Amino acid sequence: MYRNRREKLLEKSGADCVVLVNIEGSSRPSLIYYTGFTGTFATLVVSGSGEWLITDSRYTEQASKQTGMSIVKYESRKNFYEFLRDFIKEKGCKTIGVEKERLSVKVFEMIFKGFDVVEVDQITREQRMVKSEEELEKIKKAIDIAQRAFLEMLDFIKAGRTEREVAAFLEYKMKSFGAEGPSFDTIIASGYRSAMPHGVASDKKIEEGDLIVVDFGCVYDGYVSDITRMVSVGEPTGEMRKIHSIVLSAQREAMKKAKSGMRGDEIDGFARSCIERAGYGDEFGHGLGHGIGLEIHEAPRVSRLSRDIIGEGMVFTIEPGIYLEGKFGVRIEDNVVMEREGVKVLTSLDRDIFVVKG
Ligand SMILES: [Mn+2]
Repeated sequence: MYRNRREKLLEKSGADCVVLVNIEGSSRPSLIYYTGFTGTFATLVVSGSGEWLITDSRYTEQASKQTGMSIVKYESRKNFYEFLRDFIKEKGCKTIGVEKERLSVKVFEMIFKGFDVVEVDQITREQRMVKSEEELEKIKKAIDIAQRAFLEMLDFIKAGRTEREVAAFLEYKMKSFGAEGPSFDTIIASGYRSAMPHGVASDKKIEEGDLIVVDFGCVYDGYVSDITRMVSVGEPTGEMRKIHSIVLSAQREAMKKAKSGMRGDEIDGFARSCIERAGYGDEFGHGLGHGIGLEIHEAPRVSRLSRDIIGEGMVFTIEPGIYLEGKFGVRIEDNVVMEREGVKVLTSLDRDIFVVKG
């Protein structure tokens, strides 16, 4: 499987070799995708004449076990940049494929200056976008764990607790159910803070009457989930209910109309036009969704600007929202996979507002 992925990458790049550099995690998602190696320091060199995974003594054993590839051990007698430059030259590489958006200017100049470089970012993005059965299973597991943790968290939400305490409880539950960790900083945005789309949990205390955006997810065997639900402490107001039902119908519209072969901006438009018709177009400032997989935001994009064609096997979020500054905000986010007949929703949590007692 990994070898196949690497062969395809090299072939599509049109270069003599492809070099993916993971220094302190920079190209880590691609290293996992093309080799199975999960550590933070490794470089993959794929050429027509051979394949090597370069790492140091911290990881040689792990790398060999995880990948079965031939491992080259870098010893720090020589500067790593020089070592890698010499290695690539020695292997006869002239044109080199790299993931440009993963490299710092410094690393790029130190290693690749003088070589004929081609960009492979679009190739890796497109390869990773379509999920295999195995990848899909991992995402489902990440969803399952997050959903169970969310349900256990509901009882923990009380007026007087801080957002951060609630986030910590949710993350603790996800880990105890088998997650490697949260897939991003958990968002617990209560009351007026719920109008901030990315209001990461703060030391604000939750109050009676607060509507809370809970945006959460976890990592399971490298793959992520990303879900948003609304919780109300005490009965929500009529206005909260009204906004929630607009967001919900926008989400349903997108789920119903999205079909394989459509562009990201078309699918975004289904939900957006719903919200616009209700008079809240300006209050929905972000895109409708994004791909998930080894990363929390990856291809395809589902936004006003996206020209990505959404095809079978792609897994992404559908997350419309309306944010009323100074008052409250509502977002509902689910994870779906595109199939031949349309999208299949992978998340199963109820989408109504969860009402808890203060
Ligand atoms: Mn999301």
